[in-house]
Amino acid sequence: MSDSVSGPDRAVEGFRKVFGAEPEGVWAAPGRVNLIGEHTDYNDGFVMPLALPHTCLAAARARTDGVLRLHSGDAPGGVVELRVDELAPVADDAGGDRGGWAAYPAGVVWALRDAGVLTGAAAGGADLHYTSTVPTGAGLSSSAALEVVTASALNELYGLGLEPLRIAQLCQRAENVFVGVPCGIMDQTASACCTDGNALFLDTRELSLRQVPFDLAAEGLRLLVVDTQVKHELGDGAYANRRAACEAGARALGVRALRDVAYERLDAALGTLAGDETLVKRVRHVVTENHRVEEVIERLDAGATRSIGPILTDGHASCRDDFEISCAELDLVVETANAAGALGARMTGGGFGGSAIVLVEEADAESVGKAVTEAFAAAGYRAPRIFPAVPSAGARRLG
Ligand code: GAF
Repeated sequence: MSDSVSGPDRAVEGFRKVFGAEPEGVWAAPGRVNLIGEHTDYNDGFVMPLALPHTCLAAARARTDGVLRLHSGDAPGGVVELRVDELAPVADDAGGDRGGWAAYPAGVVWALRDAGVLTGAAAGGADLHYTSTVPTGAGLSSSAALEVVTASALNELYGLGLEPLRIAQLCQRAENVFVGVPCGIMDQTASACCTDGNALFLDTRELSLRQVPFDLAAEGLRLLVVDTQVKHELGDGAYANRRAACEAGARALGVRALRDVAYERLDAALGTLAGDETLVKRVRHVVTENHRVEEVIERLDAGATRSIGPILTDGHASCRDDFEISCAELDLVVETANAAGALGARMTGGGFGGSAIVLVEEADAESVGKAVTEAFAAAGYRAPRIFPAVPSAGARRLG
């Protein structure tokens, strides 16, 4: 994995080598961490991600013959060539591979055409070469970055005039329908809409956004990302299972979505579900997690950043015990970091592996990171990758 400074040049060079021509431009879309609000997005709830400096780059050029040629500098295999007018989602029961990594960008072209945004037999044809610094399988939204960078490139190549939020919606639809992963809208929105220096407060029902200043360096704080190197996959059924449980919970409670269960009425709601212990736990996670997002927002607005630490740790306990999406490695990060003096820590993203975040005083960042690395070695786990989460810009054109 190489740094993002030389990234645009590398993307252009890669494009020239693969396609033997000059690209019309280079676009970037970032990965993200989620500060708080896990598995709330498909419950119409609240989330608070921030974009990472790690990006997926696309060097791209439009074509006039309706052919889509996709190439990744990071994935094995050569150019994937498709006809835009033949793109169609694979039926749910068809089984098998939906096209590997190329299904994500192909799905975006399909979604743009299906929504009538790209019209005409050949519209959407393009050559695209990708190179990414977003770790894959680490719960840091490498897939969303790939989708959003594709949509951003096509948006300009075809003069579509799409706003970032609309790009996020179309990319989510690509992932839901074409790739077949029932994700919410957080990751695509983070990648499309985040801004430098801010966390993004998103109400996923209203689709209202607020940029919340999150200048940790100015406060002498640091947010560490700890990639456990335990690969996580959203498409393996456990994510869909959690989503189905939430929908069952909402039906049982007679609400449109779990967002509509007020925190103050949680006990009564859980009483209604008594007897189904799994549903009780899933509902309790979502309702308390939405409340935690609101608490974090209040504290950030009040300038009390340090005080969000225990809320992050509570969020982890809820993900671990009620939503049951953590794993031993993520739990070890949280326990070790807190014992070593962190202000708070939690898993981030879909779970079942992937990454955790740790809020620390800048002065403690090194010793806390070292404690986590040593604990992993002592447990016989693969060494974690640790780096700071610097709130960065969303999707943009680089050249
Ligand atoms: C994954 C999904 F893609 C998001 O939509 C969200 O549900 C997240 O898991 C959990 O908060 O990243």
